[in-house]
Amino acid sequence: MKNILVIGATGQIGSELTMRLRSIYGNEHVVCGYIPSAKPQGELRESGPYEICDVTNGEQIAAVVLKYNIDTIYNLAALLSVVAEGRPQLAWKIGIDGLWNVLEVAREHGCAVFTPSSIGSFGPETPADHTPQDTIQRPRTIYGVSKVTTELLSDYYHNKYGVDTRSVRFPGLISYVTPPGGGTTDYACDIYYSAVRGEKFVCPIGKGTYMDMMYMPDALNACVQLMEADPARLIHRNSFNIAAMSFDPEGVLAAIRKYKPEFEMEYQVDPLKQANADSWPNSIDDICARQEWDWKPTFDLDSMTVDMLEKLSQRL
Ligand code: AKB
Repeated sequence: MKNILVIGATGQIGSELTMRLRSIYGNEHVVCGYIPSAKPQGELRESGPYEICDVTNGEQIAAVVLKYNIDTIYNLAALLSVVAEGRPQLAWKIGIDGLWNVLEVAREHGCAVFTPSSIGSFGPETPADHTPQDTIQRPRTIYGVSKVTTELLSDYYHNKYGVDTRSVRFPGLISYVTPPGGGTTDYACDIYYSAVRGEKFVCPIGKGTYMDMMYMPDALNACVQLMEADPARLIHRNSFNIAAMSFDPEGVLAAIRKYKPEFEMEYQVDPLKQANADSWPNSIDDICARQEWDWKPTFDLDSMTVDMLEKLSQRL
């Protein structure tokens, strides 16, 4: 039986991943690691153990690993792209100094480590369509720089010390549970909230700007499936391209209007978000993930839209 620590467990991915892992491995085997400003609430708090575990504090991570005999760490602590650009040093401290703490604890205590990368690890010189697994990664944002460093440092710990590090490059993630905070792709989640509330949506990303997106249940499947994958099949480790759908604002608007024909949207482009989006791929190629660990998404734009509208209507 695995004993798992999720660092950043109260964030957009962590809040759902912790519950998914508890349903697979047992509530007592999955520790919700949080920082005091983002305490776990509701079933996240009630269903299993929770501990303060700040990624910038290596001793705190080691103490939790020892207390619960942890063998797998999901390291989800990070600032998203827009927030990171406003606070580059903090983004580095959390993303890279924090990762270094996690990797050192993992090396000393024999833990496997999952740390997400992103489509933000690519840059303007990267081929924008069907972006290959192994290609140019020269991002111009601090978020991208820290994600490329995450990939390299994770591979370094695997090659040098044998730490079982694995990672995926997440697209924009869409969920009805915990909203994202401060990302470039947030619009693709926010638009559903406006549609369900019956409000006009003001879109910060321009018409014709395509980016990869994924529904959260598929993102959670990817995390679990990759960490369960047979290591003998893995040619790559940090980090795998994974894809599910690619759309621009008009595409998601049209998908929502099939079910809410009265829904309206206007554009007020945010220059920082647009610059990020323009430097990221239009659509990435995930053939290596499909071949090496049988990755396959289950939701496309239409099936995600049906589910998002239904679940959000129940929640709001
Ligand atoms: C962001 O927009 O910052 C994230 C990402 C794609 O990494 N959602």
